[in-house]
Amino acid sequence: MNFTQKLQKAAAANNSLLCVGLDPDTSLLPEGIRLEDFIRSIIDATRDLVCAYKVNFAFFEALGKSSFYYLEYARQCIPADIPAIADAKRADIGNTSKAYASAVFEQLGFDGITVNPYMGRDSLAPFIEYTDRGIFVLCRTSNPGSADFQNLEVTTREGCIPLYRAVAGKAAEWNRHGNIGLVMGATHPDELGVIRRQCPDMLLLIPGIGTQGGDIRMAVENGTNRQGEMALINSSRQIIHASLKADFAEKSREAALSLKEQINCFRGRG
Ligand code: OMP
Repeated sequence: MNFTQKLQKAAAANNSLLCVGLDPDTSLLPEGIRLEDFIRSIIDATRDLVCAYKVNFAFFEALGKSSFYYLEYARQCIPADIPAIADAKRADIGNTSKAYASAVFEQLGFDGITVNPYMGRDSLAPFIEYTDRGIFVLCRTSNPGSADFQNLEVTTREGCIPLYRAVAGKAAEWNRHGNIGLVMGATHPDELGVIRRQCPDMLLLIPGIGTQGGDIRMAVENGTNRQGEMALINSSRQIIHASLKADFAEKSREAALSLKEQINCFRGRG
């Protein structure tokens, strides 16, 4: 089963396009709760509400020498039938990318990864060669500074277009195995619609709702395909740190359920 098939199966089983982001901030853990228990409890509380989990490596790497242990632990807590995406934003010269891909896919066993397209095709090739994994290329990111480069006009065969559209065009061209998706921030709903029209059936990973201010309705309406699918709508802090107290797992479930239902309402599956 390839990444898209696994994702669609999980999305259908849980009737959900919600991707829960595991970005644990250890300063926000409830008193007396170990990180392992926090991660396991959040996953156990939300596993029937999501289409995927996205594990942000930064929060694990910040833990120092035990980071790999916690990454492995988080990966193992994610049920086998739910895609686990490594949010690592990797890519480098070929042999370095090969080592990154091996670490994420073989050592850690993730189903997908986020990658940065700035270094071009050969820097992404070692990831794309894992044809059963999902490769999410940063396209129009959610952060305020994303326009610095991503909106610059560049000259292509299609004429003068913003760089993020050129990235989407290249990603579509490289997508011979059907395993490439794009990261599109929910904070730019118009651009999201532009890319959905440019790439009608590509997978879009959409972060930026909630704390970053992206609108859920626009994310769903502009980000899903004609069938109301092929989008993963990510939320991290709003779910995993919904409560800083002992009821954190229960509150994370409530937040995830509410978000899943809002998303479904806007895709007509409420
Ligand atoms: P919350 O704002 O807490 O929901 O977290 C958003 C998550 O999505 C973080 O893990 C970010 O690193 C990630 N993200 C963005 O926020 N914006 C982007 O444009 C791309 C990503 C990403 O690649 O996941």
